[in-house]
Amino acid sequence: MSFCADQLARVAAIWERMLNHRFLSETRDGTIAHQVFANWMRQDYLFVEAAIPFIAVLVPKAPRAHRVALGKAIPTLEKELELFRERAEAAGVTLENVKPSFTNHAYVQFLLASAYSRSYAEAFTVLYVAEKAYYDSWLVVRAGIDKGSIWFPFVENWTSDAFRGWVEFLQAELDGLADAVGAAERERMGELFELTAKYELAFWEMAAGGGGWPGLTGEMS
Ligand code: MP5
Repeated sequence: MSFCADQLARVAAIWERMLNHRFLSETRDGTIAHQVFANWMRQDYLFVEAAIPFIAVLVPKAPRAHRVALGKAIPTLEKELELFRERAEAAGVTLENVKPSFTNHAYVQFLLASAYSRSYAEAFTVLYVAEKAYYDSWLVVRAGIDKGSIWFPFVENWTSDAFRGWVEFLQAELDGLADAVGAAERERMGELFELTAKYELAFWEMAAGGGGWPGLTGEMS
């Protein structure tokens, strides 16, 4: 079995919880509260901003054959930020002065720490799982959302043919990287695979639940 298929089977229970998350089903069914979706938008805007340096740190570690694809991901993410700003304007959501939620802060630190301190194959694992999680999650939403929904452009963004192609590229390359490393590194890749899946589930939970900091309420968060 390939590394990705093997790991996806291993984390299947987490993945299933992620895909069954109420944030996704309520967005699909059009019952999500405006401020709940807005909360996700504000937090994910910060996440995508942080994903740009994450990718940039991977570039000098990358094999020659990955440089162009990773390099191209940076303007793609800048365009994604434009989509957030455009939708925020259309929906009356402010993206200014947003502080990261506890979960978002932790996830972003995890992303950057992986890029800076882990091997390329390990950090690439985190990239693949984050992208695959979004592809699969937004496919759930796509299966029922009204195409006239103000949130539909986000669905299109992460379920497009281009995004599917990117995820397939990452999957094939990750399988190749996993074949080339030793058992100890492959083990570490598996740990990061599972942690990233857990962060992805936690991100929907945070978005649906408001996402304060432990012990703090309202303004202090
Ligand atoms: C992605 C995202 C997808 N935007 N947010 C989270 C929490 N996980 C994954 O990444 P990208 O960089 O927007 O394609």
